[in-house]
Amino acid sequence: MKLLTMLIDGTQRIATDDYVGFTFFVGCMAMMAASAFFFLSMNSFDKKWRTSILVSGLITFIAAVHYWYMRDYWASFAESPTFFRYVDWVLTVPLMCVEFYLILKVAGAKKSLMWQLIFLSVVMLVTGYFGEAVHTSAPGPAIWGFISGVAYFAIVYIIWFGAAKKLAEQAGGAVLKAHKTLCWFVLVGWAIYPLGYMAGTEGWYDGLAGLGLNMDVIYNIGDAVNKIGFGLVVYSLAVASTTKTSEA
Ligand SMILES: *C/C=C(C)/C=C/C=C(C)/C=C/C1=C(C)CCCC1(C)C
Repeated sequence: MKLLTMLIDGTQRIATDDYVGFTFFVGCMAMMAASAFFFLSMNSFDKKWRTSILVSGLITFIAAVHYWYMRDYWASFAESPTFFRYVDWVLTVPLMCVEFYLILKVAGAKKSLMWQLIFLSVVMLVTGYFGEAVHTSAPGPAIWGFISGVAYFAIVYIIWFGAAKKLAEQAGGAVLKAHKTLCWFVLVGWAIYPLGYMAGTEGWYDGLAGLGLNMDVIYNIGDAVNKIGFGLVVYSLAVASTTKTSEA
């Protein structure tokens, strides 16, 4: 059988070679499952960690809803759902910045640090949107992508070497360890996105297109790794700081 019929929505099919449709579908399920996991585990932790776990669940839940629409959009038009993609990111990436703030609060992190990270993440995403959806012919995407990249590296700098790093060191222990892992997610995991962007937009990097990479597949892999991975790091931190009392 060449076509796998999906009963969701009654009528849609996903062809066996439709990797994009497949990753939207699996991404949707993974985000839903992760949300249930984070929400249901929330109350087994010390009060001070509950907000962090709640935010982990909100990130995957918001993504699950957007994946539902993106999966549908792809199935209907076989086009990249750029609008839903960026609305999803502009809601979830700032929440990931909130996660940094929440875990560093024990060391006295200030709200201004959180707003700084949120501001940079919004600049990164809005400029990326301009390159992907507004100024779509070369050199538009490369120029907007560059500005987006500057904002991205500013975030990397703050968490790896700036104010956030100092707070993590003051906190020490499990918080420092979690902070370090999240820093790697931002440096390596988030770097997946500019690759997807280059695969899907026009520019000097068009030679990459020969590799047959698909922008949406790359973004979908990036989202699964980063949104669920980020949440699990925070989850592990909460476990590490709570087990003392609940271990049997
Ligand atoms: C859950 C969604 C996440 C973590 C999305 C992250 C997105 C990025 C880090 C996007 C970065 C981009 C650049 C650094 C340059 C090119 C344009 C973007 C927006 C793809």
